[in-house]
Amino acid sequence: MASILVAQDAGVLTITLNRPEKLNAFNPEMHERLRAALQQADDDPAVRAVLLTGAGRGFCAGQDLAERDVSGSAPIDLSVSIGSHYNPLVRRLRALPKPVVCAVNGVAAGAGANIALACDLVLAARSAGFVQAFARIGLVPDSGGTWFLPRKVGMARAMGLALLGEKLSAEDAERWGLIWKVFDDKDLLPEAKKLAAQLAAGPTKGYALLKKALNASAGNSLEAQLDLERDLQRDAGASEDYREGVSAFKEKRKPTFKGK
Ligand code: LHQ
Repeated sequence: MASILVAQDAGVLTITLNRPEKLNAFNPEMHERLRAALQQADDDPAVRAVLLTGAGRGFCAGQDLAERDVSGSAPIDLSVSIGSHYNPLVRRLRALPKPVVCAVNGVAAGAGANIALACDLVLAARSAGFVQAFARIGLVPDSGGTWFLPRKVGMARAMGLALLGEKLSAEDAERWGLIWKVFDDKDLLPEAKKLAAQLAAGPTKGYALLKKALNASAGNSLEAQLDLERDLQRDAGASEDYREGVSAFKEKRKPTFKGK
């Protein structure tokens, strides 16, 4: 059984983490396949949005702990795995010039939670939850967790989530501003598909530029951000979709964006 399922339909590349018996925990093979799927999303101009979700009752339980050998006495170096798999994955999700919708269908724990948070629009099933499981096993939140959490929910809540490793319900995650929206379990995938299809029919180039602007904001002064907006708007204004958007507005019709 493939650990990652990939399906392309009407501009949306749906990527499903598929190790349900392990709550879709990551092993190196799954990382490789996910990397290839995201490369496909980046390379193929027909793909204009990505939908990431999980098979079965979980979204992703982070690193597969069953595959970790902790029996020896030599120090264990986790930086290799972080450097070769998790960090490139988070960087890729953030830099992908297409919107990434994440449908958190069940529990998201450890790196699984933070990979969800690295996506652009995070939706969750009402029964789902987010667990910063790291401290429970003596680790530091990784996959961007220490960067995303304080920015999304503030330092007090970030510290509580990281230190206590308690499950945050999907409803609280929405209330805290950690994610975009919660749906009843049966509605999650249809709603996520609808949203991804909407984004796939949007001004893809403009989306790529706005992603870049928002993601850069955390490290920029207002001065620098204003300059960045000016430069990115130059590129957005030169797109075919901008012409189409304004023409459609004037002609009182719906725009037909080509993503160029
Ligand atoms: C699992 C896992 C799992 C294997 C559930 N592995 N089997 C980066 C770089 C290098 C190294 C280290 O880490 C990292 C980043 C990380 O992600 S560290 C954090 C790793 N993840 C965790 O610590 C989470 C561990 N899992 C849990 O705490 C719970 O399973 C959660 C809260 C996710 C779900 O709890 P339940 O709903 O009660 O399910 P369960 O615990 O019964 O799990 C169901 C099955 O899935 C079970 O297998 P079994 O054969 O007994 O049915 C678990 O063993 C398996 N599973 N997580 N990470």
